[in-house]
Amino acid sequence: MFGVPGGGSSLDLIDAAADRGIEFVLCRTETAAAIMAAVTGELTGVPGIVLTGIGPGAASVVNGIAYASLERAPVIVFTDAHDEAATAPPHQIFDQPSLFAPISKAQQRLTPPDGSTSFERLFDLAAAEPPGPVHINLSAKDAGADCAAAVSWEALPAPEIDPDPMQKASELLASATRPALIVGLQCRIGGRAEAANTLADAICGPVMTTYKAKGIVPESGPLNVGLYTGAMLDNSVLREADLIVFCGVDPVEMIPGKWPHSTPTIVLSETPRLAFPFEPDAEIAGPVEDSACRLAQSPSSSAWTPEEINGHRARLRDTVANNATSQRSPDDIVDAVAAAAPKGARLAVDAGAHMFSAMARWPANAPHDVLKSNGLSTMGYAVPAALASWLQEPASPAVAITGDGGMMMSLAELSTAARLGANLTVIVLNDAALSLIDIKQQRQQRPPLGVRYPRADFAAAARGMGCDAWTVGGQDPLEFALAEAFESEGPTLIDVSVDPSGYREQLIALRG
Ligand SMILES: Cc1ncc(C[n+]2csc(CCOP(=O)(O)OP(=O)(O)O)c2C)c(N)n1
Ligand SMILES: [Mg+2]
Repeated sequence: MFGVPGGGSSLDLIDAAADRGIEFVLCRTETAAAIMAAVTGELTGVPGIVLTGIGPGAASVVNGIAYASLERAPVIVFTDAHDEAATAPPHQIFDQPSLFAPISKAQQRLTPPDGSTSFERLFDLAAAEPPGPVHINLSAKDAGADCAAAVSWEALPAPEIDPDPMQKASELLASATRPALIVGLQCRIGGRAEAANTLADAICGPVMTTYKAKGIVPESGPLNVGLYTGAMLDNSVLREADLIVFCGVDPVEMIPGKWPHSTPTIVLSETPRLAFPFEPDAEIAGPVEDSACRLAQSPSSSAWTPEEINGHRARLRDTVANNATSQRSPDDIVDAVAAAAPKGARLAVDAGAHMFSAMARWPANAPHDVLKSNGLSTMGYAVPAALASWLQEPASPAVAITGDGGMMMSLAELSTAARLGANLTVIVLNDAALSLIDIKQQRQQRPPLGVRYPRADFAAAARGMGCDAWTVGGQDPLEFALAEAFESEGPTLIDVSVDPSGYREQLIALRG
């Protein structure tokens, strides 16, 4: 349970949680608390809980709930609410349900006497496919009132796989000679990851994973050729395919654009009729673990050679290489961090130009090896996500790679990391600019307005909040700071100068 309490029901909830042995993690901003709850939900499949106060607390959590909505993360957000009878004066009061309506799967004001039963139902709903946030308004008066014990609620059984589209999908696979597979976020949990790998082996063609599915099909294995975001570069692989199979992909993972292929497609998805930019030739809705295993048993013959698949992998990697001209490139930094990081470290990556190098170069061989905001692509994500990862799995050191802009949005959580004694290493790729926006502005031949600012001293800020920290200039060696940071078991930060001059070409190579 994460949050910043208000003076109302959140205090009752914190006490009730303490009675049950549920830890309340005090955060410094509501949005970071929601990201931490959401990442906890993504890692465990069990909804994370976030608490906020009324009015400003509720308004401040919105970006984190938007994250949970667009990244399909199970979360319960409790907002303090006024007593329904007391609407005047309207101090701190606005229509909170309307604020959360577009980004919530369900909403309810919990009231006695059946609040416990409603809560059980809402809790299951947050975790049901597609997972997402549920908003609960709760007044202090209702939180403190007596409530009947929950009447147990039976979850609906999983839907059966429809035999007709499965037959169609098997025929499509049987007649394909160059099938390609894309694995998405639904495959991160339970046996779905294993099923996706079984299907990959059966298809025996190039496999790409979405950002959130990075590592599900091992990148050190023979089939994974790289990442799929729907960019021009990824489509160059699909252009050579005669069948494209989407396994557990949510279309929120694809960058918007016209679908450039006329190749037949199969969609395996937990839920039907997701908003893909094409009409699938066969859609199998239902448990992906079953559908992927069943499709894997269909006869198939792949004409892809290992050389072709290896060739795609090398081409994708080389094409997105960042060739910065003067100082240290983001590729150099990511490679150095990956080489120095302890075994079993988990990476969280922020949004910005630095993410291209981080996502392309950090090796991942298991689900959740890398955490990334993709559906929302929010800045200020990497630090709270890494912190949530460490809280969930303290034996895995957490690493956050962020730009300076994203660091500014999550700086306050360094004090949470220090208070918790988190084994967290934050690497700030500092170019004193919102580079992703800067390069887009340059491409539109606009003057550099509103995207650059004086360099901040993040090491000093981190020290001020109780972290050990180092500053590494563009010509200084990075290895010493990395060795010391990773040796420490507490929170550390390295503010490293990065040369942004290669970002523009890198983005053009990726997206055109
Ligand atoms: C909360 C939020 N605000 C704004 C954006 C739009 N945006 C995407 S990347 C970016 C710049 C990021 O700058 P920085 O963190 O320094 O990373 P860099 O691009 O310089 O590597 C902005 C403003 C966003 N994705 N999320
Ligand atoms: Mg920057």
